[in-house]
Amino acid sequence: MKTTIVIPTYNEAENLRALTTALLNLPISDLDVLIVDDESPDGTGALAEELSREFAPRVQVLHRPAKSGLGTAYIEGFTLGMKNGADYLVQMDADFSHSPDYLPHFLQRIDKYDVVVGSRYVPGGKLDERWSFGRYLLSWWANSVYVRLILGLKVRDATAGYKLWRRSALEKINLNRVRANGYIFQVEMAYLSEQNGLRIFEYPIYFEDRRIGQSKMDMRVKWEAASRVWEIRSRYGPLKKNSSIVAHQLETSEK
Ligand SMILES: Nc1nc2c(ncn2[C@@H]2O[C@H](COP(=O)(O)OP(=O)(O)OP(=O)(O)O)[C@@H](O)[C@H]2O)c(=O)[nH]1
Ligand SMILES: [Mg+2]
Repeated sequence: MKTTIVIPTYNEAENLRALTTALLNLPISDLDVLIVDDESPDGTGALAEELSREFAPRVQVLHRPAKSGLGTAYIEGFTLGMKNGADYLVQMDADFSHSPDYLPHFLQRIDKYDVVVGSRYVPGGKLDERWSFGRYLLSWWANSVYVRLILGLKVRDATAGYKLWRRSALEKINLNRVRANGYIFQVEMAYLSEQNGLRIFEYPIYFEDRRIGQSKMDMRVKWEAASRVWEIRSRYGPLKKNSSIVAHQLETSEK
């Protein structure tokens, strides 16, 4: 079974080599990495090229001419990965907020589920302890209350960005109809997962803040994402009851 990890990058030169080698050293057979870089000014694209030569054929790069958003980066990456024969597709950030060490645990669950979600809001999941209580509360409210109430989602972490997909799950969702691009992409994908009755497993993860590199998240981005939740609702309507199977792992994570 072939697993392709799609990593969108924008100015991640300081993280990309360490992340790529950590992923390639995981005890997972037939695993490759697809970097989707948007002409990062810090030279991430050139570094990605260097990695693709060094680790050929296990690292591939998709260069896009300008910063075009996380959502379309994933859609293009998933599409290319599927075209190249991936059975499983992974989405993760380049900044080590999503620890590669969880991936073998995700893969252990995928035979019974369509998507495994790295979740901060199931028992055992955790946010960076450097967060203030106010910041934690806002994030918890946005993910576990606001989005769930408006859309009727069952999943606890509606904006999770670390996921393992079965190829057939992405085919069922039909990526061509996904419109959201920025951070709200995660919410639209969570919605479409439930709407299509995918079997979802939320695996608890510890989400660490980016160690190096610059944050692209600010208040404007957050407000925009919040308003776009309503757009998803008006486009598709709230989810009907019993629209999906969500399993939450209640034991604490092994990590
Ligand atoms: N290709 C591409 N990648 C992007 C774009 N925007 C963000 N990314 C990448 O998407 C991932 C998530 O973005 P982050 O900036 O880490 O977002 P975040 O985790 O919400 O915020 P911080 O970690 O605080 O910066 C990272 O790997 C980014 O480099 C984009 O427009 N294009
Ligand atoms: Mg990040």
